[in-house]
Amino acid sequence: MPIKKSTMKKCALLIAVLFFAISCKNQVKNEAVVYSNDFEKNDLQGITNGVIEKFNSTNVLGRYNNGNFSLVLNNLPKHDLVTISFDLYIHDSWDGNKKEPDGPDIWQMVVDGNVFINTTFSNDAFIAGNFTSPQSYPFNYPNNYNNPKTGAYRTDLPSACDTVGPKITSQYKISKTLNHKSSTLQLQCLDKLIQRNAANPKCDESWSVDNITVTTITL
Ligand SMILES: [Ca+2]
Ligand SMILES: [Ca+2]
Repeated sequence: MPIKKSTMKKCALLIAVLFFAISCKNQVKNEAVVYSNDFEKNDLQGITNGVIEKFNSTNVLGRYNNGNFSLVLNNLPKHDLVTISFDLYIHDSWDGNKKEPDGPDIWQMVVDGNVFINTTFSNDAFIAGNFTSPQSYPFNYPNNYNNPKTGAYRTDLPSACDTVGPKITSQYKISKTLNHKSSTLQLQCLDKLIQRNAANPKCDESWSVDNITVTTITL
């Protein structure tokens, strides 16, 4: 039996509606910046273990060595996803995946108790063919071997601590979008730095963050 023209039209319309509905499903309906802090006003509200230092002419949250901070946000608007962005400064002589007594130099980002980044950074000079101090970033530790400073936004910033040796700071732009619906959010950043041979550990290697932005997204 031949299919009626009107039935075909209805089918075509139904397919079009379904296609539209599916394609719209993951489109962003609304975005709201719920937290933004450049630390220039020394604002540590909601932050546990917050310390502020001047680095490279700007206020940063840190520096930390075998330390952590925690930011808690409450009363978030209804949302489906959250984007957390910040600058991460890796100061001085991080050793990446190296073993004891130099490393591994692990850094983590944890949201609501779940580890989203578990990586290492290396500020060693990269010499072609000399793969002595790889880092895990932009992947997780272990089992990832990238050249020192892979994925860095800048690698030419000054040392945070004036000590002997070729010390630098590298800067990374961290941005993670996560499934998140709760009205509260806890962001933790922490390190497990190892520098057994350093007289002043915080001067040997440390980290800080700046320009934290948290954006909720409704689909
Ligand atoms: Ca700042
Ligand atoms: Ca180290």
